[in-house]
Amino acid sequence: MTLIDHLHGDYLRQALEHDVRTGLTSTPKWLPPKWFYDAAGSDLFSRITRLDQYYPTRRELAILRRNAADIAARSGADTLVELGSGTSEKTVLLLDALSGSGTLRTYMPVDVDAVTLEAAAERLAARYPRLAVRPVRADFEHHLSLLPRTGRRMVAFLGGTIGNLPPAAREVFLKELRSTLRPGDTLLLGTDLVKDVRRLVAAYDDDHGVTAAFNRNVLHVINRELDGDFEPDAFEHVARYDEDNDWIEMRLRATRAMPVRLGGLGLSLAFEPGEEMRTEISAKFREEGVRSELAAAGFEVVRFYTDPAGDFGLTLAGR
Ligand code: AVJ
Repeated sequence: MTLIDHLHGDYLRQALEHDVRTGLTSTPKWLPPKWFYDAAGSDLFSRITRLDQYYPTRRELAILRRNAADIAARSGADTLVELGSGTSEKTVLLLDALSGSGTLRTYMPVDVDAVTLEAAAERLAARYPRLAVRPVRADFEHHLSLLPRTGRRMVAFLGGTIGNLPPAAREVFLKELRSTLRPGDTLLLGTDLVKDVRRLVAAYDDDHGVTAAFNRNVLHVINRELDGDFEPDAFEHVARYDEDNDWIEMRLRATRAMPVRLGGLGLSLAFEPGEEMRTEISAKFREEGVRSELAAAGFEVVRFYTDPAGDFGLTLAGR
């Protein structure tokens, strides 16, 4: 399958170098979550989605199972563009519903990891022989304007991944996304919702240590790509809920003083004992907040769907 690749050549390398240099020379140190997702990290994330304590995937699936036909009918889309598509597990529900309403022609999964993207694209092309599957390797934060604009599109951004962006970046992202849409196009946006803090923290600090391994994987990625000597096992996984900002914060905490050398960047740094580095925020929303952020970006909310427990939100919006 041919992959449209916007992360070719030096792009990925330069973005990684830039992000790692910026984050690790800041105080406090931080890293952006997109670098979790090499093949091993994508695999660990798939395992997370099957953990009892990680409820978002199951809740979003339940919402889709119940409402996919309604979403398909309201969107009338012939092209499904999925940002951060990963394994495309939930996508089948949307594709079934869209083909059921007779409109579907094209599926365009967009992801940073080529291995996961190609596997998902092959699987869906085999399952839907009449569907044109057009995988695009791209960074949804930077390449929205490069995505093909043909057809009546529904852009799905599922899983709550928009919560990886802090509020100011969300505003920029949503405005830019809207500017790439045409009349009749729609956005389907998944957002994890504010709930009991213990459940939120448990979802990001599971008993099997899968999330901890996922978190440490970013250090393996940096070691491999930037000739680093991080000792991932010398870092503890930390998950905290920040009630002022309504977001989960994942961190890696140095268990002792540690010098780190990144040969690929010509950079040496040091961690103090107990020093914490932020590796991800995962924002949690309220229905009013989702509606007002979408309205501020110029979208018109068509419907807000949730599960019976009110754990997760899925919003269909028009441009
Ligand atoms: C893929 C960004 C939606 O924030 O819940 C899961 C990533 N991090 N466990 C999330 C994640 C730790 C996930 N998203």
